[in-house]
Amino acid sequence: MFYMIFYIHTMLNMLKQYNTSNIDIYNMNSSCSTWNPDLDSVNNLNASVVLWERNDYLIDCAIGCDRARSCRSFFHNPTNETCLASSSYKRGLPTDKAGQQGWNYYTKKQYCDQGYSFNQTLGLCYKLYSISKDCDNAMISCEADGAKLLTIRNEAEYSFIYDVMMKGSAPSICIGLRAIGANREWMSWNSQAASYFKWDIYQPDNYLGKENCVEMFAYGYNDFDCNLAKYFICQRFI
Ligand SMILES: [Ca+2]
Repeated sequence: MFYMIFYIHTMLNMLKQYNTSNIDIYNMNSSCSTWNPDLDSVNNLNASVVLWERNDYLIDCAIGCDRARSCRSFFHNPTNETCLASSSYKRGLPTDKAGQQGWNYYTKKQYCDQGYSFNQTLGLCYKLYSISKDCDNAMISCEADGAKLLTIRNEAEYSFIYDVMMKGSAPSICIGLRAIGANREWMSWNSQAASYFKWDIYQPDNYLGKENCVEMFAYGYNDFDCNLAKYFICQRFI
């Protein structure tokens, strides 16, 4: 027993030192049972993002992930010293392990830094720019960061971004949607049709026939003239 405690103590100390560089640690035991079911589809890992599963001590698991460029987070279960490396920041365990206890979750910092913030629950890496640009130039600024203009996928993200705007004194932001084609289908920057909207009442109205961009403001979404300048939020995809 003593040796086990000594061993755990040593491992934790090693990881603490390691943690000062590239690894963030979260304990997910408390949050698993309260996971928001609305986010399951967003946060459950699928096989394509699991890089490897093997028996590793925590420190080896951390080092292995840190050295692998494609690894962005990992899960470690100390009860059986199992390491599960992931190419995503998503926190949900793979389906075959979803009910298991004892897993801790760790992320690499380096993919969401340089002024970007990370919302662990939403898996959202974002940065509010409190300068006004039209949406095209806002996207150029985001891309210079290796990011894109923010798109919002669900109500939880909308609520969170609303808080970010309020705290950042941003009256409105340009978001990464645009009206495409005669039917004015709302597409995101990757040419995917958007599925989540939060239109303000009477919007979108395409006022004067030239409102192809979307802003988010205090009352939801409004289509507006793409030439107008707004604050914006960039999102790194992780
Ligand atoms: Ca409008």
